[in-house]
Amino acid sequence: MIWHLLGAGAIGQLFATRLIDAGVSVRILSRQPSDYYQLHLLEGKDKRTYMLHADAIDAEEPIKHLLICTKAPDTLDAIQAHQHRICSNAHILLLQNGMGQHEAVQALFPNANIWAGITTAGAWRSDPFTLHCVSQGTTEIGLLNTRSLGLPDDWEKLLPQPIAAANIRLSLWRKLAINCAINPLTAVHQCLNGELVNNPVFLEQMQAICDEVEKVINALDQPLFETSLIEHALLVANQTAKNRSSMLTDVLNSRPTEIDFITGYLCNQADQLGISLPFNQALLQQVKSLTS
Ligand code: KPL
Repeated sequence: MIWHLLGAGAIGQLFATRLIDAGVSVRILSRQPSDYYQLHLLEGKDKRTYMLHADAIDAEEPIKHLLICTKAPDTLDAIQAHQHRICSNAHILLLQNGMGQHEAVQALFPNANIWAGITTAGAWRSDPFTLHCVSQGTTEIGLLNTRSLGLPDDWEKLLPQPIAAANIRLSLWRKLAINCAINPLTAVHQCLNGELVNNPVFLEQMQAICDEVEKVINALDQPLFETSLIEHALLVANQTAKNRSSMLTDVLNSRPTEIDFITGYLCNQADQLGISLPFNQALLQQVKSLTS
């Protein structure tokens, strides 16, 4: 079996190495003409080297298993170049931040098996060929439109083994809610996650976001946590106090952010439910203006 990979950034490369360790073939779908490269993975005291093979640009072999680790806004563009090769009943696993892109991929491939995944694994690259894994984290995966438990083909062999999520939509919402509470504020205030907890003004704004997110969650009748969202968001902000959020990192690097797939998704859901979210709507526009 071959897993094709779209999005060979830090997380994409990390899962490529996990699949290779499990004896699975991985082919990278890249825009570069190179057909393989060496990747060094540094994890704890280990240093391992992997050969990552890329498909030729004109490859025609059908794609039956596709892992997508691009940033959410890049998903459809990235797929487009390879769309003709993707089997209608392919297994497509989206391991990304945000929500909304899964439905867009399902609409392109109505008969495909769409899997969604979220991970807390931490990895970064000191150069394109050197990957540092700082935490194995946990990875949850589930089929998007059914409640059947299971993992995509071969993923049960991965170490650490991903968790088969009974309700991956709930897990996606939990992650989205936390990202709504932390990411846009860190981008607007250009601050580390921990500063949101220590600055009373930022904290009040975080509370306002969480109150609005909870309005949507209540209307969807989908409780996320047993306690309030703000408690969980503060916990994550504290645990990642020294981190620069992914959204702030994108802003500082003048890259498009995932705001449309985080706060934007939340605001769309609210619109459909007839709920107004003035605070989140304003933040959505503010973050968009940072990178426009
Ligand atoms: O997931 C994150 C992100 O930066 O995207 C958080 C939880 C905010 C940690 O930085």
